[in-house]
Amino acid sequence: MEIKSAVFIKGVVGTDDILDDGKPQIAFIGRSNVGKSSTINSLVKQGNLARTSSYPGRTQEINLFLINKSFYLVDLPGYGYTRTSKTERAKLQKRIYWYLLDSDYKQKAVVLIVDANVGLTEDDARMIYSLEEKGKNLIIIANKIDKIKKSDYAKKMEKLQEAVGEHKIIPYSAEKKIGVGELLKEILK
Ligand SMILES: Nc1nc2c(ncn2[C@@H]2O[C@H](COP(=O)(O)OP(=O)(O)OP(=O)(O)O)[C@@H](O)[C@H]2O)c(=O)[nH]1
Ligand SMILES: [Mg+2]
Repeated sequence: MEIKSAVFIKGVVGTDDILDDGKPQIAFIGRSNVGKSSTINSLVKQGNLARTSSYPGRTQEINLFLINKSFYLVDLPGYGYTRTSKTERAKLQKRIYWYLLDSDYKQKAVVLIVDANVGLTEDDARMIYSLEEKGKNLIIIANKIDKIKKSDYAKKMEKLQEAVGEHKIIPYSAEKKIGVGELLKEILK
């Protein structure tokens, strides 16, 4: 299967009929600035579908992109650092937790993006644990591998693999479009 069409439908901040319309949802989660929106763009081949920025905290709403008129890619705000106030950050955190963990919405898959260069953070580990606890179908990708020095690559990936345990990690670069085929295969199966 390939992605033929991708359309932004809407951003939601809470309960909304669209989340119950029966179309499968594939969600993207990770630290602020890790490249969630960029990863969505890398899959759909149409430049700036999801808005990206070098400032952490760009994505504020739960943004739904309809793919092939049949399923959604869901771009979420990030956790961790943002350039906003503490209350703003708490609001985003609540929104993510609500959608992924507290509500009854089912995701066909949750793609957790970690920064290949930074490695697994405490927030990442907590998120993995919570998603596992809820029985989510978790796919882990290590983004920004283009930023890793060649001589550090093997060591960094090994350390990351140790930190996430059993899960398979897809090495990824949204910028250089590395790993796109593998990720598509995982989310479309
Ligand atoms: N070098 C490199 N930069 C990347 C890659 N993916 C994303 N970026 C950059 O990282 C920054 C953040 O990207 P976004 O896609 O906006 O990140 P996000 O996770 O959606 O961020 P928030 O919405 O703020 O949580 C941008 O400046 C991107 O250009 C990558 O694979 N390699
Ligand atoms: Mg974003």
